[in-house]
Amino acid sequence: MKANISKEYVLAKRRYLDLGVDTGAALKKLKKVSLSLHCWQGDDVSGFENEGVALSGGIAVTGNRFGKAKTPEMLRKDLEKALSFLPGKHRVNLHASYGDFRIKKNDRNEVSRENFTGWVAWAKSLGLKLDFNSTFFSHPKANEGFTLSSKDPAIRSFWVEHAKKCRDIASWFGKSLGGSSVHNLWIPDGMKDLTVDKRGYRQNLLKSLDSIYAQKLPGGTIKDAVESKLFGIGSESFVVGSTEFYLSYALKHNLMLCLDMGHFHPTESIADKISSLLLFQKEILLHVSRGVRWDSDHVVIYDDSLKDLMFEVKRNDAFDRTFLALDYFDASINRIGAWVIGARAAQKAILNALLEPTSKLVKAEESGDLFSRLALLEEQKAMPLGAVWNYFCEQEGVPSGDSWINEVLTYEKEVLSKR
Ligand code: RNT
Ligand code: ZN
Repeated sequence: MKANISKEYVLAKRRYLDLGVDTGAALKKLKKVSLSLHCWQGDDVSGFENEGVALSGGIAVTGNRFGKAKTPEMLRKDLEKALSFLPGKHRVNLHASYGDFRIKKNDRNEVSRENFTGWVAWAKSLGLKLDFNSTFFSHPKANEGFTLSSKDPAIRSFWVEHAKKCRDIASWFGKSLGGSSVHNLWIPDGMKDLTVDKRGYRQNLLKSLDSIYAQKLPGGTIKDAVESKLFGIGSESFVVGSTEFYLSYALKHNLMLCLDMGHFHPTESIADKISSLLLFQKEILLHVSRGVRWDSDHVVIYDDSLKDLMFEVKRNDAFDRTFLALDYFDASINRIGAWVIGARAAQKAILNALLEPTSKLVKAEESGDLFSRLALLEEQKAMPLGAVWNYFCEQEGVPSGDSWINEVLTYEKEVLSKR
């Protein structure tokens, strides 16, 4: 431990103690919160099925920084590098399109465990857990803009089959690696312009989901989530999988709702939704992302929306009922650096929330002393969070402060630039 870091920590600890906050207890909790690191930041959501297939489904990547991972081996190497900068123990989130299709070129409706043996062996060797996502985009059968809600029964059953195969893979991840694998379902279905038969599409989605989740899998191996969205590129006027749709479906069928930070109206914060959802849902999935104008997936930074979100999870004492998965992609900057910026920002926001003197604030609120509540919230902003964060990083054996930036640059020079 660097001497100045432990000195600064001792001082910070005292400041937090004055507010009634125990930094040691907060760090113990922080260590237990894991993030699911999204594999798709490592190659701009390309996947390994066919080289050169364009990203579709209303999401877009911009930028062409050199060095992106082109094989599962490269991606795993990059993930290991990114994980080496993160304190604590994390998970890795895969998409179905990231299987090893050199083993067998299965189409989406045939994707199977054999395409993921390499990932499972790798995860086992590092003691990592894997989460999973069906992939309903970047595929010829998704080009008409509809998958599970399509009016063409053949298209629908193709994608139902895909989801079933994916749930089997996720459940196998859970069984092989211990605990449950989170399987998330997001479809791009929607329309660019005024849509008349919204009900018809939603009815089709309902039927497809019923068929997907009727498949019974070994208990405790999989947790299912459904992800809503407001609009996408090319689906500006209508999105089949809206929040009302999935919230209702999730409640009725005991699934998790997945809230993506970038999938709502720009001024609508998902932080406010947490305390309602958790009264009705046992667990929830959050896609930690950042919306900027039309794009819902900018690199996560330590901003107000992230801080507010983590405050709410903390105030609900719900870090053990909330799955946190990163979801963004930026091809214009160093991809490993992007992973690390977002993950460390999320962890800092979690720490910041854990260091909040919540009971003191609630006391002021309950006694009607709303001036003190606001003043205390403001004073929080100048507390020495960084000192506690750096101490945590050192304690966990990962770089503190900005010292990881040069390491990313070295990796870029030595590994990425040679690809
Ligand atoms: C898209 C959704 C979805 C994807 C990933 C790749 O708007 O947020 O979660 O980003 O599945
Ligand atoms: Zn998402």
